[in-house]
Amino acid sequence: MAESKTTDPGHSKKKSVPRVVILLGSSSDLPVIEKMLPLLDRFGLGYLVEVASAHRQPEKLKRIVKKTEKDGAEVYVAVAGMAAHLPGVVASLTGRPVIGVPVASGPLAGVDALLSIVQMPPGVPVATVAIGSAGARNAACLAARMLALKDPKVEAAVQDYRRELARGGR
Ligand code: AIR
Repeated sequence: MAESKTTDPGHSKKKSVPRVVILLGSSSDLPVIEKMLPLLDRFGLGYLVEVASAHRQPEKLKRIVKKTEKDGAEVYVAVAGMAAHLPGVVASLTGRPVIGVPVASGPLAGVDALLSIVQMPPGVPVATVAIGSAGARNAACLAARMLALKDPKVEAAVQDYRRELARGGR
């Protein structure tokens, strides 16, 4: 589990503690994070990707969160569609920051997931980003901005990215 830089759930290429843990409600959500992963690479942030549905695999989800938290994961990104309770459940299991990405996987085009994720009760925050791929990319940017507070290398990478955007990059 304490490994990073994987796009295949459960598969690892590089041994190191992942700073960002990305949890997906289903393998069908994988296309949403496609453009997020190169951004995390650019920011120099190791990550782990796992599929663990809050509804279908609650015990697996709990095991992953507890293990990665113990290993030193710093930010969780939870990606889910429909009745997307995954980010909220992750936020209930860890005190680390949780970013929720709603996915447009059901007939309500992601508004169902957006409202499920954003309306957390007081005391259990989930930083909710836009629906779909744009949200996933912003989850990477937001995680980097959080970690940049205490990591000059990440801060430099964030500023470099911002300069690229200012030059018209996207
Ligand atoms: N989902 C899976 N378990 C709980 C939820 N909310 C979500 C997944 C996916 C959608 O249901 O995040 O976006 C459909 O999943 P599947 O596996 O049927 O394709």
